[in-house]
Order: sequence, then structure tokens, then C-alpha cells
Amino acid sequence: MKEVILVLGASGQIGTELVMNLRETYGNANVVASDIKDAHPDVMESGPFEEINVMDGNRIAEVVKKHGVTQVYHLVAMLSATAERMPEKGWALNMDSLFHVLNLAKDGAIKKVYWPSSIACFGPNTPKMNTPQETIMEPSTVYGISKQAGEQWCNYYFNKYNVDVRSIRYPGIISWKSEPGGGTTDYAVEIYYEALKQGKYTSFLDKGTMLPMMYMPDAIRATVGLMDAPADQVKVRTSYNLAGISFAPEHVAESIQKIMPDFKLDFAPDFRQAIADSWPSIIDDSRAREDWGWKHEFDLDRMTEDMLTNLKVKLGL
Ligand code: VAH
Repeated sequence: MKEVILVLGASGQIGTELVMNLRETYGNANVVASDIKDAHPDVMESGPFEEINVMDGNRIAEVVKKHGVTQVYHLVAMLSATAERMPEKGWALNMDSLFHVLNLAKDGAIKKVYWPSSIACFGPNTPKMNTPQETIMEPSTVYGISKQAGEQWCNYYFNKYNVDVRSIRYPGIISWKSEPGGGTTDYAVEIYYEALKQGKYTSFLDKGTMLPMMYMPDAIRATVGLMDAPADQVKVRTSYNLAGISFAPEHVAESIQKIMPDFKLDFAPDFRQAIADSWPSIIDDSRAREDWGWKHEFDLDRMTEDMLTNLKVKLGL
């Protein structure tokens, strides 16, 4: 049976690159991009795009039927910083949209679902170093609560309705092609733009704020790798811990200064510091490595070199 994939959130930071990666594998016509606004020109010009508001379950079902969709990657979410400003909207968007997609799978309209969780599902009393796959999970943010709840619903739909839904607890993700929006880890993207534009950056997270992070190519490879794994290798049906590199803002500055010695970093922590302080620093992803062969490839310096090289072209510098 031909695989046809629908990506919800194709205009977002991850969706933009995931669509392009999936189209290389499945063929442009077999990967339908969707969002509430137009996506990156590469996405719009390389294959089908449908305008979908994920709060409208009927619209999702209509597009699934129209294109004969077999798999849905549901990437739409209100991220941590934004959701703290509008808790009820954040909860509704993150949860109601997940139910629309899970119920499509329960009803047999689609075969497989990908839905990302986040290290935000952990909270202040979760062990911060080498955070285990199973541990204390008392998130203190709207986004984290929605991700923890979503994980439990994914596990419920797998056990009760045999829905093949798979999930990864993404760390902060860094990329150059599309910018993140509304996240607490966004500093780790902004710093590269500002290094090239201004030669300096003021971080909204303080010195010493170590967080789990990952370069986009690793995140895409992990996402597709999990979805391609044989179902019997996917033994965790809440969401897999995934680790790449953990660093604090000053570590990024040191990495940038190896290429741009005059780059300057200073700190002005804002409300997002409290969010970051509630999250782990280093994640144990041994279960993902054991179950489906995960291994990250980018370290901080290799990411820095790739970010600066590509951003210079993107910014016309
Ligand atoms: C955020 N980028 O900052 C997201 C991510 C682990 C953080 O989930 O909200």
C-alpha cells in the first residue's frame, strides 16, 4: 500500500525540514504539508499544501480522505513561553488537536501517528542529570503538563485501541532554515543570528543554565528513524527520551568564538529562566539507543560551524 503522509505544522521549525526530508524519501506528491499559514517556499513549491487549523477535526479528516493519507506527523503545539501567557489556549490547542489525530487512527482512517513530546514533560523534582526514561514527572509549565498528559493518552490509545502512535521527548532544537517561535530554548538559535548581525548577544537565560539540545538534522533523523522502526521495536508508547548535546549559553559563545573571536555574550534573564530551571540538564536516552538504534551525530562545534556557514548565506552576509 502506498504511503501518503500528512504533516500538521509544516510551517514550523521542525515541520519545514521534516517535510523536505520526507518528500525525498516518499516522493513530493506523497507528502502533504499543512498549517494555518503558508510554509517556507521550499515546502510550498515542492509538493501539495493544505490549509488546516488543527482545532478543526473535520478539516483534518477531509484532507486525510482527499489525499488517501496513511500516516500523520502532528507537530503543531503552543510552546513553553507562549503557553505561559495563555494557559487555557495552550492546553486546548495542544490537547484537542492530539485527540483529533488519535481518533482518526482509532477509527482506522490512518495507520500511524507521530506526535512529539518534550523534555518539558519533566519538572523541578525530576533528577536533572542523566534523567531516566521512567522517573518523577511533575511539570510546572502549561506546555509541560500538556506534553505529559499527551504522552499518557498516546499510551492509552496504543494499549486500548492498538493505535500505532510514536513519540519522542524533543530537547531544545537548533536550526537555521526556519526560526522557532515561543520557546524557552530559542536563545540557542537567536545567538547565531545575532553573532553574525551584531557580533554580540544578550541571552534571556542566565550563565550556567544547562539544557538538553539537539541540532535539527539529528532531530529529523531520530523522528524518521522512530517512525520507520518495526512496531515490535517500539517498546515505549508514552514517549522516548532523546539526547544530543547539553550546553549552557556560555558554551555556545565559546564555540562561536572559535570562529568569531570577537563575539560577545552577556546575560539578562527573563521569565523564561524559571521555565528552564524546571527542566533537566542532561537526558539518558539509552532506551532509544537500545530499542531502535538511535545515536546523535552533531556535537556543539560541528553544529556551530554548520549554523554560521548556512546563516551567512541565508542572511546574505
Ligand atoms: C520550548 N523548544 O522551548 C521548546 C522545547 C525543550 C524545549 O520543547 O518550549
